[in-house]
Amino acid sequence: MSGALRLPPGWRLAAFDEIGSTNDEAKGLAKSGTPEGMVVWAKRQTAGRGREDRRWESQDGNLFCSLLLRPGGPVPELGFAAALATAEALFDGGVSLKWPNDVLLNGRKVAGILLEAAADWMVVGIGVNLVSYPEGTPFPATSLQAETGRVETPAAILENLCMRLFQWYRLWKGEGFTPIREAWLEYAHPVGTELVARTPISTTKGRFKDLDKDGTLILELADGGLHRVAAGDVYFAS
Ligand code: BT5
Repeated sequence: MSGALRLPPGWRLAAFDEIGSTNDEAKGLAKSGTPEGMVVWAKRQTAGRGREDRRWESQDGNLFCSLLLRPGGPVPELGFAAALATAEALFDGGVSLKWPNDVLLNGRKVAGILLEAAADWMVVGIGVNLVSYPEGTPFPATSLQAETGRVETPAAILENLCMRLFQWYRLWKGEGFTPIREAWLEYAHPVGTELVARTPISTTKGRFKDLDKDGTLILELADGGLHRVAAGDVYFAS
């Protein structure tokens, strides 16, 4: 890949034409002591991963990147910052966020985020469907081009995304999760939206009530009780 990318101060780029998974590359760099701010970007992934080792379809022309941070431990809150930064980088009025870290365009998934972390590193992997998307996924997918007709290069979106994420990360260091949580709520499904939360052991239907101070999803059940979801998949009830 050619052409210099404008990155935030101190951030550096490792660019590949093809790679297994940008997250795996970033994890390797993390373990070998690379300082934070390393951005791994690939044109193509042959083994792109979602959460729970699911597959992430990684067609040419879409964006695949992973950012190495060292926030001092695993910080799931930064996944919300990454989703927000991705939403902002797309500059489109149809963008919204779905718990925990999905970015939707007109209600369909346009980007996903994979967080991996250990005691002294965190890798934030982001995949954005710019020009194509897979058919037949359990949660409907889409691309920026399919929804808006806009054709953006991965480089342009990556630049915007890094700028926005840098700013959220700096804010998080100063003020914690509060401003990220508030901004996330502005983009998220409105309070009262009927959601179905699935974990490996349960399926729970309820109305979106709030995002807790630690990023936990709070649902209000039909009987008025509250149900907290720390990890899982969320669908819109139909
Ligand atoms: C995610 O997982 O949404 C996280 C995806 C993270 C991908 C990036 S790409 C750069 C970096 N390197 C990696 O190896 N990964 C990260 P999850 O919520 O588990 O969603 C995965 C599910 O979404 C799959 O099981 C499919 O049903 C569906 N899916 C697969 N590919 C998709 C795509 N391109 N667009 C939308 N949905 C997709």
